[in-house]
Amino acid sequence: MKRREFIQLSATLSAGAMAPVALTGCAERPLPGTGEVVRTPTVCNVCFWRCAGTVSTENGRPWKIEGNPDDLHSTGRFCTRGDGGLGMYTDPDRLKQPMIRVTENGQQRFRPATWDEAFDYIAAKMNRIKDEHGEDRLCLFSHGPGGSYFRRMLTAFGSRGYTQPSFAQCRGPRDVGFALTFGEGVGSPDRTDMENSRCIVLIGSHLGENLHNSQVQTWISALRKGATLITVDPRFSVAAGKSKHWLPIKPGTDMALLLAWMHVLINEGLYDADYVDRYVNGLDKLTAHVQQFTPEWAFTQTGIRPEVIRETAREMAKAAPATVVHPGRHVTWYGDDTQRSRAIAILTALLGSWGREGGYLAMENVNLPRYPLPDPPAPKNNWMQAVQGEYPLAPAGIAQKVIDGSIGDDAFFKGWFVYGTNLGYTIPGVTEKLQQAAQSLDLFVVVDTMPYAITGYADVILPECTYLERLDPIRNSPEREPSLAVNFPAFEPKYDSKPGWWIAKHIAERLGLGDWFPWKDYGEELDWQLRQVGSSLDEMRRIGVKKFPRTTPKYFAPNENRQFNTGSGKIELHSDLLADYGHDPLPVYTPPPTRPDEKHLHLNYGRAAAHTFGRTINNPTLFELMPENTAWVHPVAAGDFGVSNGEYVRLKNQDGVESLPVRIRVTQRIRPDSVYLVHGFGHKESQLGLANGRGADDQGLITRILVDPIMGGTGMRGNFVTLIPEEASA
Ligand SMILES: Nc1nc2c(c(=O)[nH]1)N[C@H]1C(S)=C(S)[C@@H](COP(=O)(O)OP(=O)(O)OC[C@H]3O[C@@H](n4cnc5c(=O)[nH]c(N)nc54)[C@H](O)[C@@H]3O)O[C@H]1N2
Ligand SMILES: Nc1nc2c(c(=O)[nH]1)N[C@H]1C(S)=C(S)[C@@H](COP(=O)(O)OP(=O)(O)OC[C@H]3O[C@@H](n4cnc5c(=O)[nH]c(N)nc54)[C@H](O)[C@@H]3O)O[C@H]1N2
Ligand code: SF4
Ligand SMILES: [Mo]
Repeated sequence: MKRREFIQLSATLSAGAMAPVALTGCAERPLPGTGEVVRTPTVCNVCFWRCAGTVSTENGRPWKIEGNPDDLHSTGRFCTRGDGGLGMYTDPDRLKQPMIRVTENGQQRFRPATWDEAFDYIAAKMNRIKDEHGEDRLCLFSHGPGGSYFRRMLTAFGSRGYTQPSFAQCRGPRDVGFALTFGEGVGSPDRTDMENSRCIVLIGSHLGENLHNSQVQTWISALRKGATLITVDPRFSVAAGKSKHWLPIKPGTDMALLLAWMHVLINEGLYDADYVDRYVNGLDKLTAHVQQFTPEWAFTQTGIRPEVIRETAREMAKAAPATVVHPGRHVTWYGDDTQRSRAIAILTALLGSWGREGGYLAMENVNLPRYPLPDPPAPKNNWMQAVQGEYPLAPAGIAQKVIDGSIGDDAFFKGWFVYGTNLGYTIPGVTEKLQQAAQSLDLFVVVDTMPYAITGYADVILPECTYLERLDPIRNSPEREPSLAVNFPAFEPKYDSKPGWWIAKHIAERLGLGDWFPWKDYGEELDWQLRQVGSSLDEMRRIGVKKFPRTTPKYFAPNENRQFNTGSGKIELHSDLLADYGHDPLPVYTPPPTRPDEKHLHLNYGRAAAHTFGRTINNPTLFELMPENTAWVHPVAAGDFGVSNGEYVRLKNQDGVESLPVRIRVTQRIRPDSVYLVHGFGHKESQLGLANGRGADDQGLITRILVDPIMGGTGMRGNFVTLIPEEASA
């Protein structure tokens, strides 16, 4: 028998289900806001921009959430998703009590358990792993601030394994590409100075659909002030609609365009010669390298006319250094992603806009002391070397390599904690490996708020309460002005759910590691930290956000000499480090995979305003705004396949994988050779009352992975689909 059958949670859940809770209860009240209103500072956790705001309850019931005007991440306004955050709290399908996998009469199922039983189970398995394999054989998969407590508990135990999907499935290539060039990364919130830009270049970044709050606000304010917008996107995105130049590039050929832009800047003498002289290394090598990449050559790859390439390069140079070539965020596309990010960084250096107003600024956070904790035990092994040794330039855990390193009897990792990440819908191409890992691991713990698919693999499911019911770590993200924000609970935890800090503390205590959580309530730790910088938990409860003066300049001073954190101390156009590791020291162009035949279209995907990945699809408020995704196809392609607007089809990829039925949206906004889906839909778990069976899942259709040879990123864009009309459900 399998060690872990995948279990659908529905039967167990309906047994303990509670009646659905009214969303806001507005209908029952004559006038909202006339009852007893209590306001609580919050930090939105619907995505990881972490905007600060206020939750208002009326007579103890949820009423509304709004932004905190003192907060630079939100400037007093939440995005659509943040406004819908209360739906996370009211969702009747939430996880309600701890559960433990049991086998009865040869059948595996989850049985409701007490927290004590869950902790005893976990501690016993962890100690067994320690005795049999060593204390360093556990790994944490984490997305969200609450992962930090589990990381602390595992570090104390002796396990440092740690990975986040925001690295190898998201920002990793740009972090590595920019660090190789400038000696530091872009960070989050991204350090673009868009509010002061006179020219903004978006390469794929679909701002406006990608709704990171203050980023969209600064972008719009620059456009209002007349900044030139150049958008490179095969799809007519919201951003394309606001652009002076929309470059509908052939998918996967951006590197050709970037190299041709460098060619024009260098050959027409449009680059910032003073800046390059002072700060930059490798111009001569780059100059020789880009001679072959003429706009005429780039046209043959990208479909963008040579005169458009020249004109846009000149526009960028005219506005420089107040030109920002946006670094993108989800950049794991075609496998050459670190190199594409390097090309964006190199272009930025030629324009002289790194460290300059309107280009990239230096963000600053608060110098907030860490709470004093015992010294961690020294790592027994180098886990990164053990599971991802072939990517020495990757500074962080590569999720799919950790999964590989958890399969088989001699696997390095023997136990997982999965906090706030739905791995099967997040890392394309891992479903089978996830199943194999589930057969190998000795312990599989899932900490989640919702019964998403990942819970089906767990030995133990630990229900965390939502961000509206708990304290979170202090938000101390780098911003234009340093600030702190604290998330306070606006409600008691529903059901038998608990805050992440409480859960990790109790596991640590079971393991004899209680001195890593040496307080009764996490608020004591936050209060200690806040007092080191002249504030307190009480003050933060009143104000929510506290600003601090900057201590460093935002931009380079005129004629300032600087050392960059690279091998040469300069901005590196040519990277010796890459060469030393056997990679191209200057970015080169690799053509993307081509369509297998006329019947296969590029599979393109992205974001929509109403949702954050898959995590919000079951949120009752946001579901109402967008209950399913559609497959965008061009009228020409719709004609070829004989499908029309609103009709259901299934998408089938080149490896025979089929999606759930999805409605066709016929639109001129997409190229005839592509299909576009909003990511996050197509869940197949019956316990998700709203999300189940709605829309198509891009993730499942992505079976060909283009791995980034430098940092192991999961390139997701080299896949093709055909359309199968779904007569039955039309
Ligand atoms: N509403 C909302 N906002 C979000 C999120 C969310 O879930 N919901 N998630 C946040 C997160 S974590 C991230 S990482 C970001 C992701 O947001 P971005 O970094 O902006 O996302 P990308 O996937 O890079 O960009 C998607 C765009 O790339 C275009 N594209 C596809 N192929 C190509 C190509 O070959 N070349 C070019 N130039 N363009 C191409 C698509 O048509 C689409 O418009 O969004 C963030 N913001
Ligand atoms: N095919 C495809 N794959 C992608 C992307 C894509 O566009 N297409 N985008 C990539 C990008 S950019 C990113 S950043 C990643 C995102 O990857 P993930 O963060 O893994 O995305 P979700 O699928 O939304 O998984 C979120 C999980 O967290 C749980 N959760 C939500 N809130 C809480 C909480 O407060 N506490 C706890 N404990 N759990 C919580 C949810 O219930 C859900 O199970 O996906 C990447 N993968
Ligand atoms: S951008 Fe929107 S969803 Fe993300 S933290 Fe801010 S308000 Fe919340
Ligand atoms: Mo992301």
